[in-house]
Amino acid sequence: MTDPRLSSLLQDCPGLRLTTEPADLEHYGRDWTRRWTPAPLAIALPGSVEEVQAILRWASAHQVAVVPSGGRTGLSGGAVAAHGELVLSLERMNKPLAFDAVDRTLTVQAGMALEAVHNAALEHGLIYPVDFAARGSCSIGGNIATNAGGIRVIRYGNTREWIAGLKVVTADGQLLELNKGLIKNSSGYDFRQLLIASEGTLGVIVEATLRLTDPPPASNVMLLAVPSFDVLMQVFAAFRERLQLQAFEFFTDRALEHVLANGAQAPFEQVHPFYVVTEFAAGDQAQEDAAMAAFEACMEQGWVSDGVISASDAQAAQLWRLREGITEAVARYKPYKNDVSVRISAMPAFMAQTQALIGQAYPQFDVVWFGHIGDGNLHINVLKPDATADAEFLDQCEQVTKLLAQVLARFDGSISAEHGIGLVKKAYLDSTRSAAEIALMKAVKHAFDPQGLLNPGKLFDL
Ligand code: 2HG
Ligand code: ZN
Repeated sequence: MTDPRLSSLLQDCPGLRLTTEPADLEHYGRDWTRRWTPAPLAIALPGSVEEVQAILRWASAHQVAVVPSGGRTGLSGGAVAAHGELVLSLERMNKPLAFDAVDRTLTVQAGMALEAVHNAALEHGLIYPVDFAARGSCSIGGNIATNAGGIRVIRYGNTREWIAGLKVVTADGQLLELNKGLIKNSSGYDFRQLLIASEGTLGVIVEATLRLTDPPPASNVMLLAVPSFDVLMQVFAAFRERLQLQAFEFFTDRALEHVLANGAQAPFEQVHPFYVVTEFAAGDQAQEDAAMAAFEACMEQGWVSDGVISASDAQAAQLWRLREGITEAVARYKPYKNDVSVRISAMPAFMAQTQALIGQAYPQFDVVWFGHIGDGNLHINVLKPDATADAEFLDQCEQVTKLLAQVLARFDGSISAEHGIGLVKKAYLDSTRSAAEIALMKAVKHAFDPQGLLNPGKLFDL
C-alpha cells in the first residue's frame, strides 16, 4: 500500500478492510460494461455505517473521489472506477437488520443481494416484488441508486415504490435518516426519493427499509409466437384487458437464437419472428378461461401464431429462461446497449420509427431486440462482429444513438428506462431532460457534494 493517502485513511479509520491487490482493483473497478479500464486508487470494504462515515469524512478532507459500489451488475458504467477513485464497496454490509410485521417492512444493509432480500421476505410469508435476471448478483443498494425496474414493473412498479426509508451517508460523512419508514410524510422535500436513481452522486446508501406485500396468487406463464412487430401492442391489449398481468415481455428470433446457442431448449418446432412471455394470475377457473379467451382472440386475429402455457413451475422457469437468458447469451459479443422508454400509448408509432431507423442504420450488424414491452421499455442490443475493431464499432453505434435520441425526444421518451445514465448515456441526457432540469440537477449535486467527490463524471460532467 504505497500511496501515502491510504496510510492516513487507515489512521482515520483503524481496522478498515482495504485492498490494493491488482486482481481486486480490476474486479471492483468495473461493472458489467466492459468499455473502461479499471484504475481505482484502492478498494475499501467497510463493515459498518460508522466506517462508511469515517471513509467519507477522510475523502472529503483529502479531496479523494469515491465510487460507491454494490454488485456492479450495472450496464451504464455507473460503478466504474477508471480515474484513481477510492471504491467504497458495500459488499460486506449484506445482512437483514429488522422485520416489522405490522409495518410490513424489512430493513436491510445496502450490500444485500436482491435474491437474498427476496428470500428474507419469503421467510415472513411476504414478497419484495421488484425482480430481474441479475437478482443473484446485484445489490439492493445498487437497485435503489438506479431505481431498477425489471420484469414485474407492469404489476408492481419500479424500486422507487417500495422504499419506505433510507439511511444515507453524505459526502462529508453525516448520516441522514430519510423518511424513517413512514407512509405519510408531507414535511417538505423528500430526499429519499431524490436519492433513488441518483447513481451514487449525492450520497452513499447504507441501509434501506423496504415495503413488502402479499405473495401473488398462483400464476401461469405463457409463451406466444407473434408474426410481426406491429401487432405486439394488440396482443398486449388483448391480454391486459382480460387478465391481471404480472409480466409482459418480448424478444425477437435473433434473441432466441442466441439463448438457444447458450443451452436453452427450443420452445416451438418452427421459428417465429417475435415472442412474448407473459405471466398472469391463474388461481381459479375463471382466470384460466380468461387466459384461453385472450389467446384465442389473438389467434383469430392472426396476431399470434402459436403458444405454450406452463404446466409446472419447472416449465415456467424454462420459459422465463428464454427471456432472462438473453443478456448473458449475447455478452460475448460486447453489445452496445440501448435501454429506452416511451409512454405505452406512444409505443406503436415509436416502435415503427425506431425499427425503420435501426434497420437502415445497422444493416451489417446483428441487432437483438427485447424488453419490457408492457412498460414501454425496449432493450436494443447491437452486437459487435468479431472482425470489427472496438473503437470503430463504438463510433458507429454512438452515431446511431444520436439519431435514436432525436426520435426519443420527439416522443418525450427516456434514453434510460431502467439502467441509469452512468457514463454510457450521459452524452444523451439532454434528449430526455431539459436544460433547466439539468441545471437544477447540477445545483442539487453541488448542495449535496460541493467538492464533486461522489461518483464524479457519472450522470453529467460538472
Ligand atoms: C433485462 O431486461 C435487463 O434483461 C438487461 O434490463 C437488458 O442486457 C440488456 O440490455
Ligand atoms: Zn430490462
